[in-house]
Amino acid sequence: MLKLFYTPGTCSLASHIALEEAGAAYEAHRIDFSKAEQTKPEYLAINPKGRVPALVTDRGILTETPAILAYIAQSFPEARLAPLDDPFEFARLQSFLSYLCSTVHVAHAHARRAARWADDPAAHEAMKAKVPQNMAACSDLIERAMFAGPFVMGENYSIADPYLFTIASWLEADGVDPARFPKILDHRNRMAARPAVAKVLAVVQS
Ligand SMILES: N[C@@H](CCC(=O)N[C@@H](CS)C(=O)NCC(=O)O)C(=O)O
Repeated sequence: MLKLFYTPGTCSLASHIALEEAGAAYEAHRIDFSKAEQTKPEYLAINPKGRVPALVTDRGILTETPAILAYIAQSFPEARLAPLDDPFEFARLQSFLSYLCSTVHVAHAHARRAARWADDPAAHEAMKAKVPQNMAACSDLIERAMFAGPFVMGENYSIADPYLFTIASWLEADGVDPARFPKILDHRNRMAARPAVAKVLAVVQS
């Protein structure tokens, strides 16, 4: 059975929702950041990066949200979570996932994880101060140029939707008023009403 390692409030939510939407049989294992469990040898044996998510499969362990999401979509084709038979559309989907992973998530991480990039406490404060501006700029680009509607990629729900939902749920904490981005906010509200999302949130928030 698949095993997802997750932590509440993190990017692992996207993979968690995708597993639920896929109808996958999986177990969810919580990693408690308040106890620094992600740094303990037991977890580093699963993911040497010391991060969530990690997905244990019968063929090995996967990390990195875009890879996990694509694996879920390809493993459960009947759930239609990606345009698997269209190379161009699949690449467009990957492009969106990559943007969230490599740019938006990294912009967000500068608030709480600034020590990754500098040792100087003044530099940490400077990076933190920049987060609202960078997250708003990323959201603006998604709102104007990337979000097709009604779902991220257009008419069809895909693995891009739980990923955007996850990152959009951080906006307030990142000092951005989501009301500035009506399409993203409307998407967030519609996502929250999906049974799979509500089920995962109930587990994660318990
Ligand atoms: N590129 C990775 C990022 C994973 C990541 O940074 N996860 C954060 C939570 S959102 C984490 O585990 N942080 C723990 C730490 O930095 O100690 C992905 O997309 O899966």
